[in-house]
Amino acid sequence: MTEPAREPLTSYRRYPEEEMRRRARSFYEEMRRRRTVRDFSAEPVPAEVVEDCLRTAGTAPSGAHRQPWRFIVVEDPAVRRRIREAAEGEEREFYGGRAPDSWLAALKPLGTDEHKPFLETAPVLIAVFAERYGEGPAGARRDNYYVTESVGIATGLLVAALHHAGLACLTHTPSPMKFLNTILGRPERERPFLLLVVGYPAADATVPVLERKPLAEIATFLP
Ligand code: IYR
Repeated sequence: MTEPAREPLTSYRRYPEEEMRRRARSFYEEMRRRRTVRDFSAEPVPAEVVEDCLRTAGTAPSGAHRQPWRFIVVEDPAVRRRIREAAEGEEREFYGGRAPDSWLAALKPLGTDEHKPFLETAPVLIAVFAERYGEGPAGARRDNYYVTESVGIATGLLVAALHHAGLACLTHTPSPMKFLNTILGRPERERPFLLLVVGYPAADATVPVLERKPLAEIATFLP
């Protein structure tokens, strides 16, 4: 049996400690300015910017390097309208009784409701799908591994890349979102993971006043 091919690690860069500190701090300062936006401008966004952000998402680590993410970029207003209608249908049921009161109470501070105009206003929707299994030789089923974790990491990188590039986004999860398979013609083996709404914030966009948990609440350093 031949050994799998390996190569020297040449892409890694080690920085002097002072520079590491600077970089860690400046990336945090950049990322802490990110806010989830729900009020979008209709202004189109440069296609190459979205493409490069998707390339960044595609650098995520994945189980057995199966790269089980699929990103469907939707700009067509007619398709976005169909997505909005289907999403609002689900949300009407969610807000109208399907969601337990405790969940609705948790959403109160965000001010969300069943109306999702941003699905038509924002210039770009990125439907993220998780490929549950791939196609092996002769159309045989080939398992993927840690699919949810992998696609979650890729989506996180995408959110960071969009913010870094100067675009705003909203992670939207109409539930259930099976309708995305139908509207976007995706096969059964792809599970809709999340709908990312992408664009520039509206000039008068507002966001809820939120606090982020301090480090001591999100991390524990064992002695
Ligand atoms: N999908 C619904 C409800 C919703 C749920 C959570 I958790 C949120 O953080 C925000 C909204 C909606 O989009 O309105």
